[in-house]
Amino acid sequence: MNERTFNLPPPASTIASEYDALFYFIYGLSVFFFVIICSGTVFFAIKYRAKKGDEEKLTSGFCHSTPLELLWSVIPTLLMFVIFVWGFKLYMRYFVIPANATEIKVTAWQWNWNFTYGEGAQSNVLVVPKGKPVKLLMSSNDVIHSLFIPDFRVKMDVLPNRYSSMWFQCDYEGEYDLYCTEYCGQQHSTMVTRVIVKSESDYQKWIEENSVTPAGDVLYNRYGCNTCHSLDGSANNGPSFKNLFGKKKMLTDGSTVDVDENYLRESILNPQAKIVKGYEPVMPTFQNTISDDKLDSLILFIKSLKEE
Ligand code: HEC
Ligand SMILES: [Cu+2]
Repeated sequence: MNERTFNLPPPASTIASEYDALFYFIYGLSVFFFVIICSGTVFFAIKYRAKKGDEEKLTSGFCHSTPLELLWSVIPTLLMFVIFVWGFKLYMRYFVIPANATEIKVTAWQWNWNFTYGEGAQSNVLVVPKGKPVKLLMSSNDVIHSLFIPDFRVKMDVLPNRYSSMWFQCDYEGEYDLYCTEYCGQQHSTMVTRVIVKSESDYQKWIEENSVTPAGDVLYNRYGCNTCHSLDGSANNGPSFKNLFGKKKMLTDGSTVDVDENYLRESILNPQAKIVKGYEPVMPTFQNTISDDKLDSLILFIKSLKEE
């Protein structure tokens, strides 16, 4: 719960303080003119009020002052122009999404949020990396909703049957409120969740942990195993995966090895440990690129290529 204040919550995105500067400029301007106009009105109403016996001396015919009218036309016009240019620049910055932004798909429905990340991870809190632009690609399954993150000063309608998008970048790890700000039915007020900003490495770890593991054949192509290993028994840069599991393999040092799960695991994580006879030690290590669950998936795939 934020402490109660008349001000906006502390700015937490890269655009928020720019937005605040413009907001407080307009706010200050409004207060300034409100005070001048109201106090002027009261002051003159009292000063020039009709007293007893004043009925005779009604106002002179004085009704026009060119310098005064120019003054109250030109000054507001200039101020409007400042607000327009300033606002337009900020609007463009908010509207043009950086090309390198991490894209997250947002789905809204009565009365919940779902966030889908690359690699198939999903969540109902929005998890984003710190210090990187994030693009939200949004759509709704039913009525119009609107996604609002007050601390980031970003807000955009979420519509059925089409995509809307917006972006932000947050440079501080932490948790922030996110809620629907378009009245969307009875339980609209429960469409509340959190944005969790994690460091780049924690974010990657979180994505890994929450990803649905793709099938081994998908990984075989994604990690480029297909460029060196065939599935049909033909030799390539590397040995074929066909009927590999359960074989005995000759190694360059003259020893032999049984191809079991542990050998497969070692071959992928530490390819230089055992070099298959007749091949060059050119396979790159996948030590830091392939997580355990993906390794399981790949090994399962290689096992499935064994013909009974
Ligand atoms: C740049 C080519 C290249 C890529 C890419 C590559 N490998 Fe290899 N791989 C080889 C070579 C060459 C060998 C044989 C020499 C050795 O044992 O290191 C080999 C050996 C293996 C072995 C042992 C095979 C046997 O017959 O004993 C396995 C298992 C293996 N690779 C799995 C993979 C997987 C899984 C991937 C993808 C994640 C992959 N490799 C990507 C070149 C590659
Ligand atoms: Cu809603």
